[in-house]
Amino acid sequence: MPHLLTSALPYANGPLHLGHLAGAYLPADIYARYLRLMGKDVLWVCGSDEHGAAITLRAKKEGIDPKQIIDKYHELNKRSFAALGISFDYYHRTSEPLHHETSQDFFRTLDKKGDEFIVRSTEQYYDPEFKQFLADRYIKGTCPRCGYDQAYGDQCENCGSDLSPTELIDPVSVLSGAKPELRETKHWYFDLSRHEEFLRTWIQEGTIDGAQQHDPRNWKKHVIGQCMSWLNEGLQPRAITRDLDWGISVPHPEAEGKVLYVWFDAPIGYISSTKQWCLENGRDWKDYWQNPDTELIHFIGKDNIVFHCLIFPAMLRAHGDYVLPKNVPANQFLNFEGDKFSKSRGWGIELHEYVEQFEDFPNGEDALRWALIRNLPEQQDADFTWDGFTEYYDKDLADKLGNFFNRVTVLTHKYFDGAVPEPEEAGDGAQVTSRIQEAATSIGSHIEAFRFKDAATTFVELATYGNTYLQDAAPWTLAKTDPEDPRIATIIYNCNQIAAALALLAHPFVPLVSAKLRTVLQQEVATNGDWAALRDRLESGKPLLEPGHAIGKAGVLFPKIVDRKDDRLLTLIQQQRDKLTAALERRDAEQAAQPITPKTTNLPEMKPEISFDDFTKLDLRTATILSAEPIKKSNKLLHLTIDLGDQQRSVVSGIAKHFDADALAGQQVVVVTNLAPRKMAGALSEAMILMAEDGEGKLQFVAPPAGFGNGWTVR
Ligand code: B3M
Ligand code: ZN
Repeated sequence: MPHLLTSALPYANGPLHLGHLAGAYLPADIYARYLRLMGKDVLWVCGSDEHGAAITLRAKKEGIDPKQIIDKYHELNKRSFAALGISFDYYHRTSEPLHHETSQDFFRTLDKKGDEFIVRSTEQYYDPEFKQFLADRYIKGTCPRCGYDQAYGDQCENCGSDLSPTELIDPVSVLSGAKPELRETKHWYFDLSRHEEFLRTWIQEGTIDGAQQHDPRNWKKHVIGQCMSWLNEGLQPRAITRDLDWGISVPHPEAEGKVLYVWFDAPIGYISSTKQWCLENGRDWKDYWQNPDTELIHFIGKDNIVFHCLIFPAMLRAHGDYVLPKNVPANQFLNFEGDKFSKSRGWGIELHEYVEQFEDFPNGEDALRWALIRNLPEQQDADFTWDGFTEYYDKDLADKLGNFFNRVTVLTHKYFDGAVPEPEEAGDGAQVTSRIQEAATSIGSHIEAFRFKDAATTFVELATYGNTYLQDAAPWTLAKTDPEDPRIATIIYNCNQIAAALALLAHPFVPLVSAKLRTVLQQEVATNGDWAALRDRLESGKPLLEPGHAIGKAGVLFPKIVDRKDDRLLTLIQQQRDKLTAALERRDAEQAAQPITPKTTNLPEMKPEISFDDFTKLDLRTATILSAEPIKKSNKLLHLTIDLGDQQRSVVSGIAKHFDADALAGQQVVVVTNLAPRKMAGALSEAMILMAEDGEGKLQFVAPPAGFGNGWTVR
């Protein structure tokens, strides 16, 4: 059964930071390395996403060719990944002719089907000065949902809403800064609505045409939640062509001068990356993409969920020949020292920066991998801190792993000249073996279920077990009374078995550390099939290290960061901290320079105290507005239907003067669900929507972050 893994193709318009690594690459690397050790047929593809408005805009601003940008960042990102042990099988580029052909073929196939595409002429914004239509990031304005005044034509980065340029209030061209005019143009739309029912069943039940394809209980809740909230809003046809001069030409006689929308071609990049690898390795790409046995897994960050769980699967389905993903274990976001990564504010550290600065630091790559793995944003956002980085390294790698190896190798040399001794027959070998077996199985099943943090914890627990076993067995005490005591050999034998297991099981997480440990044990670097072989040996009672096998000396493999009084590493970490302090100072200075906004003086008086029990009686939940209609008899009230995850409810809300009913579908809200239902203006209200009111009586929704599911509690 082939395992086909993909990681989101990074835009080649800038460097990547630690948050990217923790989102779509490091988890996939653990998964890929583990499967390879299990002897599976694994192909992990990725590459640069080289189209899209962000690249051309930057090129226009800097007066250079987009090619200069993509060449630079393609190389930089590829190198940084390699330096951090990210073991893609192929890192392709969407500017390659093979990718252009593959995407155009895909378009042609869907076009030929007749009913997958809709061709529409509409009025779109145009910048007469730059002679260009303004799609996506070429146009800015005020978000109709949240009022943020820097929203883009495709998305509001403040509230996460998906937008189209004509929805923006007061739009301006990003190129000229002028107000754009409307002009007619023709575009191809992929009719997603035709696939809505299929997608709903596939996401909710995991079935395709009645056959079970996956178990939805194995998908992350936040992934399903985001998909359902899109599905409940109803899927609309999406434009998949653009009037731009950078991208893949639309292969249609009536589409002169148009290119494919970047999100149409980018996921097809997974297919072209596979094709290129297969060309170079004598394999057939169809054995991966068009084989019903293939386990396709997309590794992504949460901002890419709809593309990988709804739009791309619908494209694959429409095409007809392709397999669909078995899982999309999207991660949440990683923050950095309590705040979002921000290049402009100098907040965070980029991968190439880390690699360059920390290159002399022994185990630098793995120190970073380890700190990220221990704190992955798997179910919720996480925060990277330098303190955490130091602590994970010192406590896990130095204190537990390094220390165990040091003690075991020292004792093996002291009592047995560095060769694994023969254990007694009736010793406690069986117990130790079953403890190792348990760890290997449990780490494996955590990895298979995309619980990489749990897998890493279980790994550390095995090292702790090794230390405790050695400490309790205390062979040095036995040696004092009787140097010939056979239990000494048993203990040292067992410890060597634990060490051998640790050295191999470390590989998916910290491959260089694993290689180092295996060198100490005089074993080759871990390779394909080794985990499966380890499992087989344990099962059949064979040792992992045979008696008589000579091992080396570990010494201090991972000197603790906190103990290194004069180490460059401490200086580097301090420099990084200073950089953050400087960024904070800059921000404070900028804020101080802003005119002070007058404080609202007449805030309403606070209500009298209530008990905690009174508060907990409220049932507060997240929900999404599905539809909104004015109520004829009233100019204040709107009649809404909301989605509470497991049910829909009717709500009457006094917000008609503040919001346009047509703009409310999709708005996420927080509601009180357990107020007694009541009738207002003839309609039933079964919940109350929470609103925030400013000094002038203006209302805003109190909303959970974008992508949050429905029916979740607010406390
Ligand atoms: N380049 C967006 C991103 O980096 C996009 C991913 C494409 S995956 C097919 O978030
Ligand atoms: Zn917004």
